[in-house]
Amino acid sequence: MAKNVAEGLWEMLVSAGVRRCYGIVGDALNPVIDALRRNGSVEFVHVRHEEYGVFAAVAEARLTGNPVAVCGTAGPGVMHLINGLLDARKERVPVIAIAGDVESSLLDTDALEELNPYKFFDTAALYIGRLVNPEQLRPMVSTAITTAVAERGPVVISLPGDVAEAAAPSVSLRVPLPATTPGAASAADLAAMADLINQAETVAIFGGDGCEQAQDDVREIAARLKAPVGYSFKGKPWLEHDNPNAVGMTGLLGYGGCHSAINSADVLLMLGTDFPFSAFLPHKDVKTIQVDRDPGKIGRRAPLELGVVGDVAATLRALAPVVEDKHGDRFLREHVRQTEHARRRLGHYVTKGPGLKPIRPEYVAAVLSELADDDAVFTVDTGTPCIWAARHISYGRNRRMFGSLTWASMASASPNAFGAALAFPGRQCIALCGDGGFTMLGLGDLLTQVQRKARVVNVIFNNGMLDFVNIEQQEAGFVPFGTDFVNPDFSQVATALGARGIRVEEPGNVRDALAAALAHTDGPVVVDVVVDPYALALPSHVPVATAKGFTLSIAKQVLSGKMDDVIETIEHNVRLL
Ligand SMILES: Cc1ncc(C[n+]2csc(CCOP(=O)(O)OP(=O)(O)O)c2C)c(N)n1
Ligand SMILES: [Mg+2]
Repeated sequence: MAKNVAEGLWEMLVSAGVRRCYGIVGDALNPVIDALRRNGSVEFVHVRHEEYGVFAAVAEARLTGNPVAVCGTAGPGVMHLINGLLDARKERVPVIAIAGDVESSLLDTDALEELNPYKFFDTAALYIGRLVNPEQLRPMVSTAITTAVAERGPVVISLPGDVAEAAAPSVSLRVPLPATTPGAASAADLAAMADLINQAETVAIFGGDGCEQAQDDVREIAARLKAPVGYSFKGKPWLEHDNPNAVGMTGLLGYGGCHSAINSADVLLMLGTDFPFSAFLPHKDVKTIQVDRDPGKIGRRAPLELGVVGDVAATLRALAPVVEDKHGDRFLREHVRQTEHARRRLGHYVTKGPGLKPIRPEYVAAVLSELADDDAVFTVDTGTPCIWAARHISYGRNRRMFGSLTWASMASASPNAFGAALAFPGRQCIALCGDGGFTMLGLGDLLTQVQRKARVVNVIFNNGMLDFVNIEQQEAGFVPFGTDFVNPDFSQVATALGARGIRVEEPGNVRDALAAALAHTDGPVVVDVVVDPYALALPSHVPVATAKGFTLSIAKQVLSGKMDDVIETIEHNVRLL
């Protein structure tokens, strides 16, 4: 019997390496899911919220490098995919969304649940196809898959149920994927880079996610140039460990000598980074060279002396023979010294952690870092968990870190860790969750983690508020407003949902609780840690406007009768102010 379009679709997706599809079934998708079931090569992961499924898929796709499918059915179900697809776009990962569409005879009639996929997915997807004729199957789905993989981003295949059931044309449905590894920079660019570097007295490096395959190359060139190496949060897992030239991060999460190094070197080498906070990058005096495989990223965050398109590792290898070693290391030593000093300062609340109540979030992150396996996967929520994970967790060569770091959506950590746990069943997958984030999306699909016996350690930084926004409001000079809420005991909720639940209120119990959670291999754990809501996280470099805003906010709070809160904030952070 001839295969139908849905069967052909899965055949193509499987030939491109898709092995998992997250989503919720229904109407238009029923023939698609039936074909998936009969295909047998793709695991369907039934989630409780489509957005959760997409966040899981984004993490899986990024951590494994393979394309991952998600699905939602017509209209509202499809609509729930959007936030995760935008995240996939920003994180540049291949997620292929199969969006159930209304019957083809009803298209463009404002039918029940009808949603125009071209309009709706326009901001998220690199490619949107509406499969309304079986003859489109091979060319359209092939375009979608190839775009997702080669251009690294989300695509959408919108599919009415009646077309999914129609007979597929009998043509080859294999999708041969093109190689996508870009090469080194051009000879002219390499020569220009070498010239600038050789003429400079001091060079600093600032690296991002694009350094993943270039970890040794960056270390080698930094050692030869006596260059301090700073990094974005995405670059930290690749560049900090085993690196005597590491000088920390800049930006709102910043610490160490990074900010000063990259803003005072003669030449700054930006490697594979699209660090979005331009205000922390040099805008004059420093000659900046940016290397990125994606031409669209060149020059958009800081003014450049030279923009170079190329893979970071290949470019550094080609550059190595033409750059001269530098001998003076005063610049490097000064910034390493600043970094050591910053680490000691940041270590204060870690060292004192066992005796400080309410529990300091810094201490929780540091203990997690100490106890987790060498190949643990950490996922982080947008909110203060990002700050603690950036400053207090070490990522050795085999650990991974992932989060919605460019789209910056809340609530991604728990689903990200779930996707990681399915992709790497033997590894510890640790989600650093905000209480706002976990209650936004994590709670309902804790049921999915339970059902799958996924080894996820959900650590909730229970501060009873949207703390990051609270800090933000104060930094901007506002009186904090609309940021607090009331939480249940999450350990009891978790237990009721079938997970292991652990509540921690005493600092002395943090270590044992986290050790027990990390040792739990039979399904998910929720560790509800009641942390200090007044823990402040000031960056290493505080822009003048922030300092002014903060002072203004404190003044306004005093005037509006919130003196107790002000005293708490100051008392709890004397070491940082
Ligand atoms: C979906 C979404 N809504 C709102 C925001 C704005 N936002 C950024 S961080 C944050 C607070 C997060 O609170 P929580 O998860 O409790 O973490 P905390 O900062 O308190 O540790 C908010 C509201 C966002 N980034 N994403
Ligand atoms: Mg919170």
